[in-house]
Amino acid sequence: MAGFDSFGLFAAMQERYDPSLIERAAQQNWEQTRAFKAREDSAKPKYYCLSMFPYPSGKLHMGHVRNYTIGDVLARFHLMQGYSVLQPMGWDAFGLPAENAAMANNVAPAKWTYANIDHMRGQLKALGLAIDWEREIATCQPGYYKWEQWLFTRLFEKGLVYRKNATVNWDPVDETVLANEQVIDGRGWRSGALVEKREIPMYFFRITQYAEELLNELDQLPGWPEQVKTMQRNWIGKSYGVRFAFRLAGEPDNLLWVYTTRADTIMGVSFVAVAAEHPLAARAAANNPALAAFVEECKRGGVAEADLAALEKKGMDTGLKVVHPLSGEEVPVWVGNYVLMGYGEGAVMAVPAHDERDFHFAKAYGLPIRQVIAAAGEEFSLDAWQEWYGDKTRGACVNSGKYDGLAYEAAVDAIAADLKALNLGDKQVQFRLRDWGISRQRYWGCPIPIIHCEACGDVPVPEQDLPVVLPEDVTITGRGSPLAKMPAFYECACPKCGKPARRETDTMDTFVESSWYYARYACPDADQMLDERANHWLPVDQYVGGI
Ligand code: ANZ
Ligand code: ZN
Repeated sequence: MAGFDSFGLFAAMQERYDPSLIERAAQQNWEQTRAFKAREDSAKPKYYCLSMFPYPSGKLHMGHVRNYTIGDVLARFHLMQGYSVLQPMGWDAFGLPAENAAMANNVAPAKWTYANIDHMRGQLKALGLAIDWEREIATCQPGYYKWEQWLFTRLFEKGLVYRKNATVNWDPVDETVLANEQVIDGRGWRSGALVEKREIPMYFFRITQYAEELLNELDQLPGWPEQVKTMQRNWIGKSYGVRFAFRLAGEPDNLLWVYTTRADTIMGVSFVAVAAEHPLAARAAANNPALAAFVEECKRGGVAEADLAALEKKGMDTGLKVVHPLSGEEVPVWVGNYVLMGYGEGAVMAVPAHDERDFHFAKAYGLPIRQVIAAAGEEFSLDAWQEWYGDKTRGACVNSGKYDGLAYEAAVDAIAADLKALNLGDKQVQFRLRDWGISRQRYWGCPIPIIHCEACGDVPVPEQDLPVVLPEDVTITGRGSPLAKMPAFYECACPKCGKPARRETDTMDTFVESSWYYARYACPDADQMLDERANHWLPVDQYVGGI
């Protein structure tokens, strides 16, 4: 902190504290002496203080000031304690607001973003934070996102990135995909049009491959609050259940698979409910216009799970029947708007007596409700749902033939074994965690480095051709992505066979950039994704987030 004392003296000599004079002088001195330059000095203990990097929205707000002040106090404290300190700053610079601003103000997203960065950098500097500005990064710069594209191609080659169809919110007027938060009461936030669900090809990070490891490692995390670990565990959502099949009535080779965590209630099944997107729903709807209309209605509206959970439970009989694998009884197949296509098998065995959603559904549509679990001292009544009906830790099977008297675990074991003997199912572990869909049909983002060739399929862009640079001089109309209208961008040669091919025009979710910036700060000028300096600075010693 060279020069600090003379500034103290200088300040003491003034009658009044004049921040523009005193602080500017101090800040200039810090800049000239590179007082906050982070040095990889192995003789000192290191301290890496990472504050959540800001989105360059225009101006700093008090949330920024609060957050960065907390980080700054910690950084300066450790500097004074003799640590070698890294306190970097950068910009989470890609994202939708730049496109919206572009439409509103008729300015290209890049220009808007860089102007905001300049303004906000000036504000941050005026705050006098102990930041090493030589490590500044902006995620919209090719020097940053080149390495993100490089990592994407490596993951793609390893099979950890793959392409599959996924359902998105589609605005038919703006001809664009909407994020969940852009769907308001089932309508596009800008156009007001009724939003549809659409299936489009997207790229996914295979994060579910690490579900078990993520879950196990949570126990090893030192010093994390128990509530946070619980939240993480629930997000990963390991579930132990049974996957089994019903045969279609009259078509014994046609199987309808379901996933249940309550196989012990299997003798209480009174119908099966499938998602609107389930193939059986489509099959039944083909010659049933009322059902087809209902399926369409379910497909409208957002795809967010929270929205689906809040929906009024609605359904319709498909007219199809399936045979219960253990009782031989025929049960109807319904389409239910509360069944998610993306979880388990997209179909559930409905047990209205012991599942709350099924209970309300069965009451609404006059379907049978059969009690198959009894708990000591509790009365079962159809009048209202009671908590204990769904509590697997209480009671034992009743009205369930040979399984009567068995408690949860023993009943699940016996029933899973019987299903397995029939070759119709087995125990299964499911995770709630989904693979991460990272494709965005947006312009202002990191281009996905894939080339589509008719002969070779999806070909990753070779390393020597990276980065795939995002053109910055564009007009945003709000209709579709400008990249898909720029032949100069998408027309290319296949890196494998040389034939004419088409470059991917989707970009990556901005959370991909914010997943690794903390590491890039260690070596922002490296001519590779990361170098040895990452080993010096990582892990982050203190993260300050929550702007
Ligand atoms: C029958 C049953 C009876 C169920 C009962 C619960 C209580 P977790 O714990 O989250 O894994 N389910 C399965 N697939 C579904 C889907 N695609 N959409 C909506 N619901 C689905 O939840 C598993 C339970 O959620 C399963 O167990 C199934 O309902 C439902 F008394 O099966 B259960
Ligand atoms: Zn090719």
